[in-house]
Amino acid sequence: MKSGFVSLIGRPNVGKSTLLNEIVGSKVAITSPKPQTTRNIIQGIYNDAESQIVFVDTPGIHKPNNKLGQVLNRQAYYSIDDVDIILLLVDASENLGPGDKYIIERLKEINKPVILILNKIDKITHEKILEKIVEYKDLYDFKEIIPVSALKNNNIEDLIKTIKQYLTDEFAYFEQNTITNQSISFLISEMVREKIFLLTEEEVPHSVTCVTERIEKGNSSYHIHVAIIVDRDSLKRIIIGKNGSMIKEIGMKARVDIEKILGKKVYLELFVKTIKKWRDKEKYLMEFGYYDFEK
Ligand SMILES: Nc1nc2c(ncn2[C@@H]2O[C@H](COP(=O)(O)OP(=O)(O)OP(=O)(O)O)[C@@H](O)[C@H]2O)c(=O)[nH]1
Ligand SMILES: [Mg+2]
Repeated sequence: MKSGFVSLIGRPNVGKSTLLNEIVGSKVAITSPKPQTTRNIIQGIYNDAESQIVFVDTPGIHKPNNKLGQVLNRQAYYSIDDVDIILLLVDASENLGPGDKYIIERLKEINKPVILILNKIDKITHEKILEKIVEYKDLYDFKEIIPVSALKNNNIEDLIKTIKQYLTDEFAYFEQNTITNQSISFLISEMVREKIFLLTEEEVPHSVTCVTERIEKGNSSYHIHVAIIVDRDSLKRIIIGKNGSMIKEIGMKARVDIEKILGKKVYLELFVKTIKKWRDKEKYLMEFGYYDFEK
């Protein structure tokens, strides 16, 4: 048995969470076309007969322009300290920009094997992939450079095979069938948050927190209550939508994902709560065992 911890880092929106889900074979991290989707450190665990690899998904590293941004960066950097291998993801369909260079500079301060993943190769030609490899290889002493498409599950097996060569521990950290460190309650509220990311305008999803307040288990179904927390009534109106159309759609879409996780029929009840003072919000979150991400 070989095992180890691997951190997934990179700019927002490059596909870290999509890759994690592909590797684990289940949706453990939410994804969206908007940057700054992931807010906390999520472990997804890959298991096979000879190995266990704990992947640590992180919020995208970026130039922060607000408090939430600073916190997200801090979380991403913390994760680097505790892992054996670092996977730096970049979007190969975009030009190498200052954001990627900034992260590469930071990597020079630490002494750990770094594997570069060129993601989203489904969007570019073979020649372009080769060009990208040439462009990146002189910027840092990457142990490997691996082109993949997380979305199309292209070259992921190769990636796993490569990572295995760098694993050094010899015992399983988790039971064989464990795929994530997150609680069911948290996963459920994340599925709701993902739909808000998908369905609402640019700035809305970033100011929303979702909390699973109650899960009632019946014989053949679950009745689940999830609160959507906002800090202004104007946001509440957006989330509810005209005649409740928006919240209904969020609920319908989230329910499909939650039923997949629980394997049973789900009745999902969503409601929006406005909590204006951050102290009150903090108290509320603690009551339900949630961490206040903006602290
Ligand atoms: N075409 C293509 N799109 C991809 C690929 N991987 C991810 N995406 C898309 O890129 C967007 C961002 O994906 P995420 O997995 O949420 O990105 P992330 O790096 O976790 O983003 P943050 O959590 O905000 O840091 C989503 O719309 C994905 O569907 C890929 O290989 N090809
Ligand atoms: Mg993410």
